[in-house]
Amino acid sequence: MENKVYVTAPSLAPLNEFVELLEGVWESGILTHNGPLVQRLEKALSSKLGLERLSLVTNGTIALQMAIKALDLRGEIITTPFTWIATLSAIQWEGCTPVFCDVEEDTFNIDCTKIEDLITDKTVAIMPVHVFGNPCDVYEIERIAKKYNLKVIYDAAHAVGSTLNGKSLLAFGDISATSLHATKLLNTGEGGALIAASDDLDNEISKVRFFGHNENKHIVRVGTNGKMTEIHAALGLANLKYFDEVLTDRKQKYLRYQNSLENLAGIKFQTFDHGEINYSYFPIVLESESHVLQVIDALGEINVVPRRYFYPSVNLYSAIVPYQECPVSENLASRILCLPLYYQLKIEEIDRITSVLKLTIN
Ligand code: T4K
Repeated sequence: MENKVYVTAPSLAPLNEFVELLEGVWESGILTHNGPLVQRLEKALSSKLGLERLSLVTNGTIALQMAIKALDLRGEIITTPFTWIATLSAIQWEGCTPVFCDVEEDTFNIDCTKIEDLITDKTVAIMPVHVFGNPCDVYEIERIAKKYNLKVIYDAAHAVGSTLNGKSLLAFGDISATSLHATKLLNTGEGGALIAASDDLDNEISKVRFFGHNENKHIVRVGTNGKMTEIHAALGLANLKYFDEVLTDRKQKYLRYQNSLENLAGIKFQTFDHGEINYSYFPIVLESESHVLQVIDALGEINVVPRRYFYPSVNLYSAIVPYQECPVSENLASRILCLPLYYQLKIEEIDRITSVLKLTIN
């Protein structure tokens, strides 16, 4: 392998198909403010995933912040420590207090049996993550939320293409917030989307996205600038055409890794209790952190760069959040490694990576 193989690479439509869409943008001179391509992508993506009330925004982090803002939440939000920093920072940026609920060792998702013990009179919401596209136990989370009158916002950054009981995973929760970042299965370069459970909430999201304006451009609430540009929507439209192909390819490559590594003592895979995942990442859990470091070194020798998603467990970011103990997440984060998985990755590269793993771990 001469060039480096990174953990991922964007799935991109042929350039001419993107350029064709850009020609229309150049002609119209409409670059942003909920333009025709943004509206077209909202419709096309909603129809592809069987969703209603989907709003495109600038990125997945602002989508999470906007969800909190649209629901007017103030207080404690129960969330997972096994996630990307954006989940935590969105809660803090919106002036709420994160309360960490530890995760399940096998699914990597929030441990629903531990949520109720963390609920106080200040709790206003639960914000779980469908980690690596793996559906949380959404029905149990809904039961708890109803019982205590809490809102549910899913950090569904990884979940485009995952389904549960035949429905898109983005259909669950009061609001589901996803990412369309370059590293995601479907990308608009930078981008994200919110899916609302009601028309009222969808209206709030529209206002929050556009400075707090209503349809008449009167300021009716506090908002932000969360608008997606026409350029990003054009990339999304071009890429959406190839989404099914990308999904199928991911699954094949995921299974190639798994079949090759499944008999190795010392490696565990994420387990899926609910629904059908999108195979967006290929995480492995090793016996110890020193095994992880050994594997990173060995793969480095053949120019392969895996990533420690998610390391460290975000409850350990002492510069921004007081420590709350989450032993399962802390331990998992120290032993996890995501191997390269993307559309352009060659099967021979997967085979070389698994050969190195077999030599290093055994
Ligand atoms: N919630 C969760 C659970 C998330 O995982 C994320 C984001 C969010 C919320 C927030 O969504 P966004 O605001 O990002 O829409 C990456 C992504 O930047 C981030 O979107 C993602 N999660 C996170 C898990 O991974 P980095 O710092 O690892 O990215 P970077 O630049 O190291 O890229 C990883 C690899 O991808 C590189 O080694 C090469 C390749 N790459 C990357 C970019 C940006 C490309 O080939 N082309 C590119 O343009 O964060």
